[in-house]
Amino acid sequence: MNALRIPFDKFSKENRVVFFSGAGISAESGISTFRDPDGYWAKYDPMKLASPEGFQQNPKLVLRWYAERAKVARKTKPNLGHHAITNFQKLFSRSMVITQNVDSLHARAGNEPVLELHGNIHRQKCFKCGDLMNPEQKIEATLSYCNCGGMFRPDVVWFGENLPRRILLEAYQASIDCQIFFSIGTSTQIYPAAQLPFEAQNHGAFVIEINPEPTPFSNQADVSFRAPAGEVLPKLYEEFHAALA
Ligand code: BV8
Ligand code: ZN
Repeated sequence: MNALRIPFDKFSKENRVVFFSGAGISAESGISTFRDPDGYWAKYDPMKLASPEGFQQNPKLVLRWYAERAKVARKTKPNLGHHAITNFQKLFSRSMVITQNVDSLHARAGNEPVLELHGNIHRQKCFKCGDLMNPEQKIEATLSYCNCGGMFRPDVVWFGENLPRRILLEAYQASIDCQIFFSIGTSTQIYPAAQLPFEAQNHGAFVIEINPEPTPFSNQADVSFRAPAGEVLPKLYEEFHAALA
């Protein structure tokens, strides 16, 4: 743990803090990542499954894939990494989570506010008019239709689709305003989300990366922990708490 390289004396509890996360923070809950050797994309072609074209070509296959992922996500629990962020948020009252994940694990751990850049796998919306499916209605792996006649699809952002504008603007603003930016469990390859750690650092934030593998951001991170989030975040919380509480 090279927490020694964190200048704790430069920080205070009043700092604005962003916890930016990718699929890696959910890995220790048992949810596959995308680009790890056993990840989702190793089995399926993302352009086939996570794109509007893919859905139009084979809606049943895409709905089955998302229903399977939603079932896994419902059965899993937040892990030590998510819970450490809940503790961090008691120390840093001006903090938020910005996630690329669609599994709701941050919210289920009590992290808040949580900005979901890529939507949420537990919601469906109409492919035609955008209306949300009634949340009471159980999401099945079969085709279902909106009153307008459009087909329901997962309420997630697919490749080639724009991110929700308000959420992306809020995420950018929080990233350039914060003093400490944690980049946790993301391969930092998917844009525009991957831009956020760079923007944060360009605007003076101290950026702490946590990832067992190097990423395109690792060389310029202020500190990069080459270890799992569930191991590092609880230890970092103890260090920050001892230094700032
Ligand atoms: C868009 C859907 C405008 C939901 C996903 C600029 C430059 C280059 C390309 C582009 C660009 N702008 C747009 C693009 C195209 C594209 C893109 O970025 N392509 C990539 C391949 C280069 N972006 C888009 O299409 C975006 N839309 O920009 O709209 C537009 C419109 C038209 C044309 C162009 C642009 C939309 C992007 C969102 C796509 N949707 N998912 C779902 O099904 O989940 S992407 C998918 O990747 C997930 O959302 C995922 O969250 C996201 C990012 O991946 P990661 O979260 O980082 O996960 P990954 O597996 O990659 O990495 C996991 C990491 O965890 C690893 O590093 C691993 O080492 C680490 N790890 C493992 N275990 C642990 C751990 N870390 C810590 N602890 C552990 N225990
Ligand atoms: Zn509709």
